[in-house]
Amino acid sequence: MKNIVKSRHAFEKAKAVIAGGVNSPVRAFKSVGGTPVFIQSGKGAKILDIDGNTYIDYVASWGPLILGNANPDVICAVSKTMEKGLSFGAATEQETELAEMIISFMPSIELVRLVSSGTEATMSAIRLARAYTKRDMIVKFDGAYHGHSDSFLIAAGSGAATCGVPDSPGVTVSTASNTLLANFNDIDSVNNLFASHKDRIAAVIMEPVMGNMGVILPQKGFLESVRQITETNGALLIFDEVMSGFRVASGGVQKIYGIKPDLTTLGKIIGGGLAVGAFGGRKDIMQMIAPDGPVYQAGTLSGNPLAVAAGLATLKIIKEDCDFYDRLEEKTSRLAKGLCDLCKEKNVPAVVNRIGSMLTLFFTSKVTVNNAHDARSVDKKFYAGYFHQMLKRGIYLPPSPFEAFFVSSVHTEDHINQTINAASEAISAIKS
Ligand code: KE4
Repeated sequence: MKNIVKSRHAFEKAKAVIAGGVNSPVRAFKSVGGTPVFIQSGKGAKILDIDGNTYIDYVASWGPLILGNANPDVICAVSKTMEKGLSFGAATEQETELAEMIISFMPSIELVRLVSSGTEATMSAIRLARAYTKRDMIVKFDGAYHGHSDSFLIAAGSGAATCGVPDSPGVTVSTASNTLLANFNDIDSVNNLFASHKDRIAAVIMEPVMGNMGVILPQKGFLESVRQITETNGALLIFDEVMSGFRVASGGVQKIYGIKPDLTTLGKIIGGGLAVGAFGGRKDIMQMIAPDGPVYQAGTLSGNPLAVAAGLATLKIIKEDCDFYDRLEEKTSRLAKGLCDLCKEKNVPAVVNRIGSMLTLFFTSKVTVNNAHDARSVDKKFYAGYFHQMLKRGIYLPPSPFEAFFVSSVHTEDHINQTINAASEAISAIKS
């Protein structure tokens, strides 16, 4: 067992002054139990906790760190920028440069607005969609996460009721009534909602590849069908690529599947570890955003110089490295295969879903995991045991079975081999 005495004390101290002892719930390890480790530093593929334990990091700050921790070029860009000041609340040329860079990778984005989080991006995107279509309802998919604004914290309504119900106290029933729930990879569930609410649906917002129930891929034709249904019904299609953007490919899922959404939301990697989100898309829609248009959206630190410097440095490295994604693909597919093979060898029922350098190992007896219902069949207890067995072997995985984990450009073949070996030992330890 790793010594985590200092983390234990730090957590007690944090809980005295921070709600739940953490600034984002998943960090509290509630899904897997035990004490959350407090991190003191990161470098490359590794992080160091305050008790001096090192881990191969697969959380990557929940996706942003595709170049690993403390990439020297990103650090240098931020350091140079901070010497000139931290924030002005005024326009800077670097924001234009980052916007141009994003647009160069994602042609569906003609105009973009930078914000400070994925939540701000998705919240603003649905406000804009409602204004553009003059409709109130949105469709999201069961299990998808688009940040914590009220319209998204919605659970499926009972049976016949297609309207959502609040999935968190504080979300009002009236807000929930404007969010409809469909099922991923079930195009009839989308059709049925449009049949019942045809002219009232402003947009369908979706993670085109789900990452927040674990990784779940669209089945053949699904994204195309959603695109066609939204077009036919005068609703907008919003791809929430906060996680998948620049993760699965330089142009995101929309590049891989050749689908052109009306709006896209981004975050994580475009900030390189600092606070950047973005929403953008068709010019005729984005022109409605203040100050040119009537749809209000604002932010004190939107386009913040430091965050923009980190994001720009990250995207420049990706842009200049022509086989960046090929190398990630090779490493991550090896890891996925290694995990798959060892679960078979040890007779542990499991499914590995992967796209690019994001993957999830579902401990489930299901043959495939194609939607949230399938994902919920996982053996949570087994995952919790696996998580802690891996942690004590120096592998830092997401502290929840319903998350993606990420491989960065600085994970080496040796890191991959160490991880597969640790997983083999971890599973044997649980089964013994
Ligand atoms: P933020 O507000 O956390 O920057 O982004 C919200 C968001 C929006 N859309 C997608 C597809 C996302 O994955 C996220 C945030 N992802 C989670 C990880 N599953 C953030 C981790 C956390 O909540 O601490």
